[in-house]
Amino acid sequence: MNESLKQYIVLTLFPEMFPGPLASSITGRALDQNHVGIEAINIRDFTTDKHRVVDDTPYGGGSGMVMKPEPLSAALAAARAKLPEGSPSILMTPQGEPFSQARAHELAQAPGLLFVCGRYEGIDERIRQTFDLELSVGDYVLSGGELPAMLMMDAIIRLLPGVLGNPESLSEESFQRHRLEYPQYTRPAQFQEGEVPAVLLSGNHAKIRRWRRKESLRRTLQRRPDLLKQYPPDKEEQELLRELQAEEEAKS
Ligand code: 9D3
Repeated sequence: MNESLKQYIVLTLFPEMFPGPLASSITGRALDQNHVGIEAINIRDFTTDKHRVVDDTPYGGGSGMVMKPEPLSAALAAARAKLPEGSPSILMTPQGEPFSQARAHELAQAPGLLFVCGRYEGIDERIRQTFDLELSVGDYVLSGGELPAMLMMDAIIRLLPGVLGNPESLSEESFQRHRLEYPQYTRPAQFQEGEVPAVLLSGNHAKIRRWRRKESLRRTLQRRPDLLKQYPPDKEEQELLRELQAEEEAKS
């Protein structure tokens, strides 16, 4: 019996989409080793009418369909009854809070998770109000919440104790936090006119560390200046920033 087994349930109209890509790679091993179990439940199985209808037209008129409250409510009750106490329910919606690494760490602590994937224009407001959390994966339009649920499970499962072969990668993630990664090289030292920066072959680990920090900063400044605003540079980074600025001035 695995003490740390997590139980994740997904309510969806397309249960055949799961586990999908989660059956491969790191998450696939986590599933095989019972660090986590994923169960997809079809919301349509909780309809009681002959045609198994899960949606209806919106009150007040307008285009599109809304997910009916009754099947969803019954599916939610069935899922909650299977999950351990303290398992948050999460609605996948473009109106949700943007998913983040901080949220992944928080959700990795829960004994279970209940993901609900909408299709159509949305779900009845009276059901929406019963969720602990509403999450989005970003400002673009997808066809449903299934891929977002898989994406979130991927980010969460790799954080579970024992899932990553080398937990050093996790502490490195938190060490170099909020900065883009520095360039990586492997053999050969010369490849198609391109050579590996000499400092990386020098064996001087203090210099290598500083070079990597500087290149991380260069990339972050170029591609994600918002990260520098949100997480201001420490003393060493301030010095590295002055060096980068001097490089720019030397160029012009
Ligand atoms: C084009 C229809 N939209 C305006 C009425 C509403 C809409 C409803 C449902 C748009 C997309 C969806 C399906 N998407 C999700 O359920 C979803 C999602 C997304 O589309 N983008 C980012 N994160 C998420 S989480 C769930």
